[in-house]
Amino acid sequence: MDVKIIGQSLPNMPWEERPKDCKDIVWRSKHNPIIKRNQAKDANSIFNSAVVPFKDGFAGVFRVDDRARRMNIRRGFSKDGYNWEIDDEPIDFIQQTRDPLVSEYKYDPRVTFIEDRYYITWCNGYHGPTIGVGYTFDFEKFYQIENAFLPYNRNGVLFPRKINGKYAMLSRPSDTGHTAFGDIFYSESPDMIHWGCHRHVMSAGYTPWQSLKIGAGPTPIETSEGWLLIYHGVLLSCNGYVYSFGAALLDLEKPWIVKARSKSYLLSPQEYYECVGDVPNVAFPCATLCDASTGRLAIYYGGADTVVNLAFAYVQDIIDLLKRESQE
Ligand code: BMA
Repeated sequence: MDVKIIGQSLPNMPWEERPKDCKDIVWRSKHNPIIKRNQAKDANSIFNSAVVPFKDGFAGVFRVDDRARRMNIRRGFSKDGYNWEIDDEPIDFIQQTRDPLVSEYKYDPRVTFIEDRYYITWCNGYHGPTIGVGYTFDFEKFYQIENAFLPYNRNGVLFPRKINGKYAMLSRPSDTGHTAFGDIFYSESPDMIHWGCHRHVMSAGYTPWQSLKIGAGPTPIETSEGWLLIYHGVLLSCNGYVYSFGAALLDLEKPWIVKARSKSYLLSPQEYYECVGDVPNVAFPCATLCDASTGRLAIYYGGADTVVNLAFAYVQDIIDLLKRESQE
């Protein structure tokens, strides 16, 4: 392996070898969907969810839309990364905001361990969608702090360490609806409350699968070649939006500089559980688990706004592809 991954060894992460007849860089779990739509109490659907290593297993924050179709996030635990116990109720955040902060809804969580705690970012309903922020030390008590941005914004994704002494976040300014545009921006903060020095990272376009809008997916992975960012891209077909995902390499110290970017998607909705559900044709990644010693990567992605799926890859293969495509 020439790419060095800066991160922990995770020998117990979920892993399935690439099937012999498969030449794809990213391949799907044989057990998909690993989380079914009604696997938690009163759930209409469970999708676009985030997991992290925790104690001798894994913990996660799950998007569970209930049978009233209210969007909220719940906690879950797993020993093996496949079988999840998800709470009956949404996370009850202890507010650490200046005064009580209304949260009309919560969806599409990401979880990022930084220094001493697990930060959670999500799309928070506050007079329209914006980026909500909270944290937990132990997955028992959860604290909510101020929203990172003004409405409207989605896909707020933290970097796993401070960069140049500041917390760093990618986000995607949007509108109140099903936004028909969207580029990825970078922002930094001294205290996780006040965000500024906003920089443009990359725009929709480039190649057709990502022509309408793009948004950061899982927490970026630090490697010797740069930050590996997996991101979703949307194409507008005569049948509506199609969500696929690809990857980019961002400069380590100036992550708004894109060193390489997917021309081809890594995974697009093709299997039944990605094409059929509450919103057809959606593959939406929100988390990865990565073993720094082997370069194995497990990608958790929502399917058709209904279920949670797993796919696998080697970090090295993704970076090789990015480099190859940037020379074409
Ligand atoms: C986006 C978000 C995602 C969802 C996608 C497709 O705007 O709502 O949660 O997966 O649309 O419906």
